[in-house]
Amino acid sequence: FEYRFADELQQTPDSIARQEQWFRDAKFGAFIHFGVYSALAGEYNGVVPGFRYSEWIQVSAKMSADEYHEVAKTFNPVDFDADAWAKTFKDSGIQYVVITSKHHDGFALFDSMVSDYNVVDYTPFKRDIIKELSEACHRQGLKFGVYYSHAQDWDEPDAPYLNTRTKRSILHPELPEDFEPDFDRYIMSKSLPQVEELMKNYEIDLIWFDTPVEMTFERAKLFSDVVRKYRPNCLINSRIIHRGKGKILQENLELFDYVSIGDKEVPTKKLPLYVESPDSVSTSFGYKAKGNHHYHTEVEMIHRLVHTVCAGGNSLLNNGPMGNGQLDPEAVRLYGVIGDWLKVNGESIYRTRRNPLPERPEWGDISVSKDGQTLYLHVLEWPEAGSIELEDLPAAVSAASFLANGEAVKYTQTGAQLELMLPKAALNPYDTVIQLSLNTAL
Ligand code: H79
Repeated sequence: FEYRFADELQQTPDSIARQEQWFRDAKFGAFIHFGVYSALAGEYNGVVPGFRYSEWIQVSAKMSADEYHEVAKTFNPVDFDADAWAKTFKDSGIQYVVITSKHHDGFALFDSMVSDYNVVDYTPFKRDIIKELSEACHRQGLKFGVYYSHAQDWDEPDAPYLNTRTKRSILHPELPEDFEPDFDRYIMSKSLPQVEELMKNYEIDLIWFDTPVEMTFERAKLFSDVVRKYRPNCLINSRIIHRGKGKILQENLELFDYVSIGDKEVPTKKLPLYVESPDSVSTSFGYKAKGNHHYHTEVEMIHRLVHTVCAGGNSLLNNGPMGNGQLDPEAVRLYGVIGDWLKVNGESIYRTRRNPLPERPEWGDISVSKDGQTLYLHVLEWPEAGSIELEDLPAAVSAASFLANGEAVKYTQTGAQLELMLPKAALNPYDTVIQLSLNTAL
């Protein structure tokens, strides 16, 4: 699946201004999928369903809402420590955090007056996870956002489903056969008032809507209006509204600020609108201890981040904390590897803009400083031949050096053609960055 854009699309000046406050410079965020499913870790009653995503276990294990409630009643992440989470993210070079305040299962991680199916009222834990994490993130200087599934809700018979594998008759066997779902009744009684609660009661910098089944313009506008009313600077992602035929439409751009590309999609070409890729350290979003599941390697993680930034976007890299409230150790390790690389090479990521050249080179990718004066060459595949080339460089190079140690790189430039002579071995196993100072801004 690849996102399609009409070339002539133009984001509104308001959206661009909101993004430029911090979002377009941030590049690297942490996505967190945490909820009742985290405790199941991909397994229910000894059965490990085949779905990749552990947060889908209620559907994949064919649990009724009542059965899932019994698990929710035992949700007790006693080791949850918001400050420890925020510090781990901060130390890994992350700039913002987005956590599931309510996933498709309908269970809220905040103290809601709208529905008592939430962590404070329904579980022995009784603590407001959204409040604690928002405060801890802001103390660390991180921006804070919430994921909210505003259309799907497996706890609510009126909410629509993404696909035919989700069956109302399994989730709600008590319903009469002629039950007629009323999506607007669900929106007005739960999802819209819960979004209003989040906006009123918490310091929220970004809201991440997902799977906008049956989300028409009129319905989506209710959500964007309530966000704008309480928090005019809060960013909104594109999944607030159903795209329609897979394309983003100009008339929908007033409802959201930036484009969420496909789940775990890494862009292969540069993109005309500012985007964010919802990536994950593994094949799942929620924590998974069993079943078909694997983590990315260190090199994959860094290459995915680099390609996303060079295409013109942010990477929102997910981790799934465990049911006890601790972060997943393998996720923490991978974040740490990225963070260590960023400590040396962050200048080639943060505050940069997408590759200004017409092509992506076969040896890696390219980002550029905001002022267009410095190109960052990300050498992802170290050349056997001892040199790399740029074919279409419409500016004269005045200096070339390795970002990691400042050492000069030898080069020859003939018109738009640049050749750089490289040592036998890469300076970095994932991405060696060369910075080029240009005489004209690109
Ligand atoms: O929150 C994460 C996913 O749970 C959510 N978006 C990201 C950020 C998402 N919701 N729906 N989808 C993604 C599309 C879903 C697909 C699948 Fe399936 C769920 C694939 C396997 C399980 C649908 C249901 C297709 C097969 C069964």
